[in-house]
Amino acid sequence: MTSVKAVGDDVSVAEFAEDVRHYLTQTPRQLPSRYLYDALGSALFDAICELPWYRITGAEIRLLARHAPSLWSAMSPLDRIIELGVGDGRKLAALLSARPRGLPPVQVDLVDISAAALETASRTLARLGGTRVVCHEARYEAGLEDASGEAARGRALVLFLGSNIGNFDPPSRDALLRHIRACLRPGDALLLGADLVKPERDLLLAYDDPLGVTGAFNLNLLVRINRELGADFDPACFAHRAIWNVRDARVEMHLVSKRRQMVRIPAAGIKLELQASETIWTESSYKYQPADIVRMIERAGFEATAQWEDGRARFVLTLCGVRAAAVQSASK
Ligand code: AVJ
Repeated sequence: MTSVKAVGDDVSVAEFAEDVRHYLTQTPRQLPSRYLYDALGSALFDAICELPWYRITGAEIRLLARHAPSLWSAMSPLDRIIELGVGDGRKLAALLSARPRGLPPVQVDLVDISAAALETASRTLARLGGTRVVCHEARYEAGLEDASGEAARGRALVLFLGSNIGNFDPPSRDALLRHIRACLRPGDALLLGADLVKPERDLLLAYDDPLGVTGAFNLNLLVRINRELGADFDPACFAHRAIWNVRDARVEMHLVSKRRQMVRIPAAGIKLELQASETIWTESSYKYQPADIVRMIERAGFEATAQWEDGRARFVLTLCGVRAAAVQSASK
């Protein structure tokens, strides 16, 4: 059984137009990466997950399958799984199919800004049967509040997988982790999937693949702006570029203007003059050291109860328990 709730109007055209106006007129020009996931963008992202050079998804599914028994026993009795950014739903399906028999059903809450992703994921999960699925078409914060706010929800596990956290710069990342913590109670947990720093060559192949799928994923953002905001971007006049920013430990995706050009975006009320080789920064994917991950979750009020690493792909899953609130000092 699946129900879909749109939370707020986070994905409205008006907000998209306002974000496009705001971010494209900044220096450097940029666009929020969450807008990459329209129907085609979500399908292209699913294709990226199949690429031999993009190893996050495969590594994470292997880790989930291998450690599912420990996870289920650590979380037992679990009533609720809330996943932030579900993609095609395969990771959750891997976890649910490894659930020990004889346990009462869990409710699953899917939070995603992409209606297309929610549809694919709920279809994947429906095939498993026995799970009540609720979809929240929303950004992480609003969707999580909606999912965790319900009364008598029992013990909850939040899944934040695929290194989705890597799209946030350190201040927003810390704020998001603290927000997740604030929505949870002692006994609940967060399972965080994060990609580790690895050789530059591997990172660039993962984000600039020889088949051009990641390039299409990136360029599709311009096609979306054309369709939804009436713009006249010519995607052929832009090139996909991925760079490893070693100082900030992040892979950046950019769209590089191949020549000097003018672009009109009527619904955003702007006209841009782009110089040759000027770029639009569309995504950051931060990479971590295992110790960074422990530090950042502890700062947010979690404690690492287990950490499982895939040494080949250099990817790590961290099970983050919710610490009971500090005992108030009796004196004073
Ligand atoms: C889904 C955001 C985790 O940053 O690795 C894949 C998106 N971008 N290839 C990532 C993405 C380019 C992906 N996340």
